[in-house]
Amino acid sequence: MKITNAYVNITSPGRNFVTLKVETDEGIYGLGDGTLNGRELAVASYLTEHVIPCLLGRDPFQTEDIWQYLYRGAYWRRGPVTMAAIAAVDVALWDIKGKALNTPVYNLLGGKSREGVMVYGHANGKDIEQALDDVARHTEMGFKAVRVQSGFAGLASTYGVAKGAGRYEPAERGLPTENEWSSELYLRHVPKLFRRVREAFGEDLHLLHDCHHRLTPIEAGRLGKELEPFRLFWMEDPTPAELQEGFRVIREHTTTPIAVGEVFNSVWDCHDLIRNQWIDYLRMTLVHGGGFTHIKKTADFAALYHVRTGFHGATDLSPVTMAAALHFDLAIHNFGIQELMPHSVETDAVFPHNYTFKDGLMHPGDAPGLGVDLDETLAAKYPYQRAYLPINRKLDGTLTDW
Ligand code: KDG
Ligand code: MG
Repeated sequence: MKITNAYVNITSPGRNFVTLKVETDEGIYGLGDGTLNGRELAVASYLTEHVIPCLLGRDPFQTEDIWQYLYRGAYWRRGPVTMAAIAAVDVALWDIKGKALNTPVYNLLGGKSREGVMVYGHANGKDIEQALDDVARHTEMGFKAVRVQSGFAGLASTYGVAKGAGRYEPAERGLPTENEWSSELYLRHVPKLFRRVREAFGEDLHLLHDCHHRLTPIEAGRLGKELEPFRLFWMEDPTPAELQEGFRVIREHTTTPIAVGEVFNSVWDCHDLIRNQWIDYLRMTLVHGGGFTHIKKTADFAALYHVRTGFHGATDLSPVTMAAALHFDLAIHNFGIQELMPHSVETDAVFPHNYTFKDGLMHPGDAPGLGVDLDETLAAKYPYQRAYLPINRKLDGTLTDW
């Protein structure tokens, strides 16, 4: 089998998505997601100008060799743009392999290790009462695990909380908006939120919380300690992770499990975090972590240190990544949990898919390959629109992490 053609599709059914379609001489094609929120066109150009010409004529079964060719052969390694582009190719090739062999991709990754994939949903509200209502809504839908975020007095708005009545969507069209932030107010608020959630929902519901890179290590250690009575499933991205040793400080102060890595793109971003056992869950997922070929190696390395996966699954990752992640989650031994932030109706229509949700678990379906497609006619109705995540300033105006 030979790769005969490949091209990039960019569509914006509510959010921007970059999809690579790889075609072969046997009429089988594969899809890969290359979406990098706020930097979408950089990946599209990287693929079109620098990657696709190198793919033509290659055997799509040679995923390892093609991965190494794109990684080592570029001379410039790692980084979100490069790794998202490599991921788009890698995932598309695994889709082709599955279709050619007439089997779902999970069978190529070890086969089923479980009957379904536990997912967590996002409950949020402007204040604690609204957040409690949203947790109740999620339990009624069958979720066994819920991330809980709420607004608090002193800030007009915060990440993780819908602005109006609709769904929470962090990226906004146009240039970046500005949010304000106070760690002091936040640290006072979060233990109160989780006390109420535990009191209202009892012991069985898994509770998660995202600090979204905003605390210093010692602040995170304090928050983790204060949250221990409420037995969180995890506390996510407590501090920015460029300084991996920062997590030693957190670990020394709390037994609250730590998840990190939705912005990572290589095993080298988490090598120290894993081998020192400073974290419990790794969030780097397929699209930003180089596809199946690199994520499998990273997850196997993490397994040696009791670190489980907890893949990023926000709406800026397309249904192609969601499908790919579910195949991976179903197959590997050290799966922990999968994030689910449902896509809009428009996005689901552009990417028809076989994955399903029932009783808090998802399943990728048993169609050959990934079981996800791209309706290019519909996609063309939603042209790219510039969109960014907000930026964040402390109350005195200092720019800080969002
Ligand atoms: O693009 C940014 C979002 O993916 C991010 O804000 C979502 O932190 C997030 C999460 O945990 O889903
Ligand atoms: Mg997060």
